[in-house]
Amino acid sequence: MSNVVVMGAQWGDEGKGKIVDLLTENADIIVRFQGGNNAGHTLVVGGEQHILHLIPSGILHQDKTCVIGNGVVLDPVVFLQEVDKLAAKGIDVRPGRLVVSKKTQVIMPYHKAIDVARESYKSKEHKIGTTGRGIGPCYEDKMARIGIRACDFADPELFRAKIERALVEKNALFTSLYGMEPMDAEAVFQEMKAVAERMIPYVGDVSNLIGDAMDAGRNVLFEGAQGTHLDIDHGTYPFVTSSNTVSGNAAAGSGCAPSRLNAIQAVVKAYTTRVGAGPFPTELTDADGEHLQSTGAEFGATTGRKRRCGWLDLVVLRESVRLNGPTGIAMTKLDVLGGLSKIKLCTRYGYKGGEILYPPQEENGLALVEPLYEVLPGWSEDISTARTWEDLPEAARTYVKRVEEILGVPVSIISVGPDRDQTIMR
Ligand code: 2SA
Ligand code: GDP
Ligand code: MG
Repeated sequence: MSNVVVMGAQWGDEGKGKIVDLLTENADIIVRFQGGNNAGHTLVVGGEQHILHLIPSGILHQDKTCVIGNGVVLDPVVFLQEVDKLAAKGIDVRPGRLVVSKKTQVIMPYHKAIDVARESYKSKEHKIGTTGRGIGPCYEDKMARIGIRACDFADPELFRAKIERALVEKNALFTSLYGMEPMDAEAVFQEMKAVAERMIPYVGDVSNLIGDAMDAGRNVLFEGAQGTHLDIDHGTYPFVTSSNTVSGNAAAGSGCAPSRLNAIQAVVKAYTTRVGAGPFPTELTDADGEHLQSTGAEFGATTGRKRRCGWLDLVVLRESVRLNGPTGIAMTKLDVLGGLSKIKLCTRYGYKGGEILYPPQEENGLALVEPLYEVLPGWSEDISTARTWEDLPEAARTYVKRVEEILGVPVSIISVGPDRDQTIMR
């Protein structure tokens, strides 16, 4: 019996969706516990691509239960669109198979409006490059204790009253600072009423569902979104998302005791990418960076933005190991490194006249470091058809072993292509 957390160790888009889909075979329940539809998790099965933003990546396995925990911020319009899209592909997305916690916070139209207005109002150096999905403003309302929760869908009077209350401050912001029209509470309520009614059958007690399943010996798989260095506390603040992305939040974000988590699978892309603003020490703007971006097809799975690319950063990953306690690493996109004559690994930083092994913690400290590299030989073979460790060229094995050695964590899964089958289990 094993309850496993899958989380991103870098700045997101490590390939968590693929790994969750793969591990779902041994799970009964798959849980999203933070973030919202800022996430874009891509699964490819038998050549067909599916991109999920809210619904857990276990949904393609017909006999599993997929749940959304209290730590998520849920846009009900996007959730229902995703449900309809999957249903049209013949996937069972009926209530019961898909459960949203009563305690999940709801993204409202005014959250999206604030997200977009705030970004455009900021000066260039302060823009975060958010996805514009209303994530930050929704978490703000949660912390301000004026958030709307999924349980409120079943109480139209409360739902309407909460919209009215939330809009008092927001309308002041819209009109006085952003030069926008105020939002009318009744109009927002009417816009959301039918959506709320359709949501009611999906809403349930997720903490209890997970607890009962674990008591009955079932396996639960927790699906992280974004990555460790986008964590609101531990990431490159302020260039972060608004939730805790580290493994520890799998418990709090789903209503499960931390003592019930058995394994942590960190997903590490074989190089580094970042989408949005913020420091990125190993970023490449040369031909090698272009190789990673184009061969890796590095575009945002939600916004379509081009992802910034660079060498693997083991300083950032050393910190991820400390923060998440991974029991194993899934290394993805190793195939993308094929064709480079030399591959660089950042093992430490030069900083303020010395050398450091962990990222500095003061604001924007990461923008001041100099990445220091080890250089390893590349390989020219196409490894996308490799299915065993022995199928990999010597240089690829050396690369994986060096990462294992420095991080002190076994690389237990290697991904050599987007498809579920393009995987090596060690
Ligand atoms: P937000 O919208 O408030 O969470 O944005 C804050 C920062 O977090 C980054 N962020 C992401 N980074 C990587 N991948 C994400 N998901 C999408 C994907 C991104 C996309 O799968 O490609 O399509 O652009 C994600 N979500 C949030 C974001 O870029 C900001 O830097
Ligand atoms: P996530 O947010 O962590 O789930 O990752 P995304 O889906 O945003 O981005 C990962 C991208 O890489 C997707 O397009 C995947 O289909 C693709 N991918 C995953 N694993 C591999 C791999 O091993 N090789 C290649 N070439 N692509 C991969
Ligand atoms: Mg993604």
